[in-house]
This record gives sequence, structure tokens and C-alpha cells, in this order.
Amino acid sequence: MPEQSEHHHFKTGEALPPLKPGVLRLYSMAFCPFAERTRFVLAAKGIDYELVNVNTFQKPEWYFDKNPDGVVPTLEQDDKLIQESIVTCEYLDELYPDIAPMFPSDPYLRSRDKLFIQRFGKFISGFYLSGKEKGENEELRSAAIKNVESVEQELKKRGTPFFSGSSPGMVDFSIWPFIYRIPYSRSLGDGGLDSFVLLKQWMDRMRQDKIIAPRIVEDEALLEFSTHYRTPGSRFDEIQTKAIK
Ligand SMILES: N[C@@H](CCC(=O)N[C@@H](CS)C(=O)NCC(=O)O)C(=O)O
Repeated sequence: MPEQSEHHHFKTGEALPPLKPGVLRLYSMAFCPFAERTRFVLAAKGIDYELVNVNTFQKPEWYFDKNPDGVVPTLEQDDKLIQESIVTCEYLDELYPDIAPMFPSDPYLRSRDKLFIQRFGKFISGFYLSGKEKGENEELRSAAIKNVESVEQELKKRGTPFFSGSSPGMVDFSIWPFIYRIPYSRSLGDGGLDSFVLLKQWMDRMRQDKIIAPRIVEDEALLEFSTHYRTPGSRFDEIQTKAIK
């Protein structure tokens, strides 16, 4: 369990914790797959930062000054604000290009990675079928299956243990939060990932990666969180997880 102060999610009515000069701050939410992307890049590059969790159901009033869409993640440092998970990751990568580079140096290969991430993003909603939609929303379900199929094909084409080669890079870190939630969310239906052999091997490697392993939120915690999310009973602070920041 992270330190209580860091796990706490600021909500409506709570004051903004004062910004410390020069300190990089990440506005996050413990169970958010988008914010995980930024946290992975911060961890991979060994960047020191302050974590401020936001209750994304009862948002603090000041959060809209940090992010006009009111979504996490957002990075803040002095007068700089950076929003959108992929943009935050690219910002960090450009700020610290020599430590754990997230993209290949070749411009064509970089563009290939960026396109893949962008296309993956179009189908993310398919992974978020709520309980009542499951089995009913065939359109979203088939979009999600198509997305997973394209991941499998891309792995086959690349022929490397990770999308980025011998260790995880931006493609791996940006799709992982959504892929590892598939089995618990059962968004692909019964048997979910069974037919995706390469994907399952990649998932096994990811689970053992030093950045990913300590940051995996347990299925039970995800299930409990999603059961109450977007209801007055939303449980941001109460749910236990061993995942570190
Ligand atoms: N496109 C955004 C999406 C971020 C997002 O949807 N975050 C969720 C939490 S997982 C959120 O803050 N939701 C609050 C809301 O939709 O009001 C990104 O990539 O950063």
C-alpha cells in the first residue's frame, strides 16, 4: 500500500496542496490506466516526482485549472502544465532523452510506433464495457477484438520480445494498462485472450518487467473499484492495492 498521503484522492471542497518550487508533480488516480502510462515513464527514467491523486468522480474545483477536460493525468512544474497521457510521456522522453529512451532513434520507426499507439487509442472504449453492456454492445466488443488482433499481428511482424525490442518502450507502456485489464473486465467475453498466443507471451514478459511488476493493480481491486466507480459510493481511498506509485 502506498503511503496514505500519496494514496489519498483529493475531492470537491478540498484545498489544492501547495506547489513546491521546481518539484515535478503528477496528478493521477490510483486505478487509472491512462495515468499508469505516465507513471511507467517516470519510473523507467528514474524521475523524482510528487504524486497528487484526484477523485475523478467528485473533482476538486481547482483541478479544471490544471486540466480543462478534468481528466488525469496532468504534469505540473512551476508554470508548466502538460496534459494528455501520451503527450506527458513524450514530454518526459524529450526532457530526459538519454535515460531509457521510449522511441527508436530512427524517424521512420518512431513514426511507426506513434501511429500504432494512436490507432490503439481509437478502440480503447471497447475495453470499458460496463456490466450491463457486456454481451449487449456487440459493436464495441468487436472493435476491442479487432484492436487486440492488431496487437497480435504487430508483435508477429516485429518478432521482438517487446514492441520496442529487448526491453519495453513507449508502445509497450502505453498499451499495457489496457491489455492487462482485459481478463478482469471480461470485455472480450469468455476465453478472452486464449487465441492470442504471442500477446499472452508478451504479457508474461511484461508482468516480470522491473517497472511493470510492482505497479500491477490486482484484479480484485480493479473489480471493486469499477463496481462503485461513477456512483456516490465511489471508492478511491478505501480500496487496498500493493501497487506502488
Ligand atoms: N485522453 C485522456 C484520457 C484520460 C482519462 O479519461 N482519464 C480518466 C480516468 S482513467 C478521467 O480522468 N476521467 C474523468 C472524467 O472523465 O471525468 C488521456 O489520455 O490522458
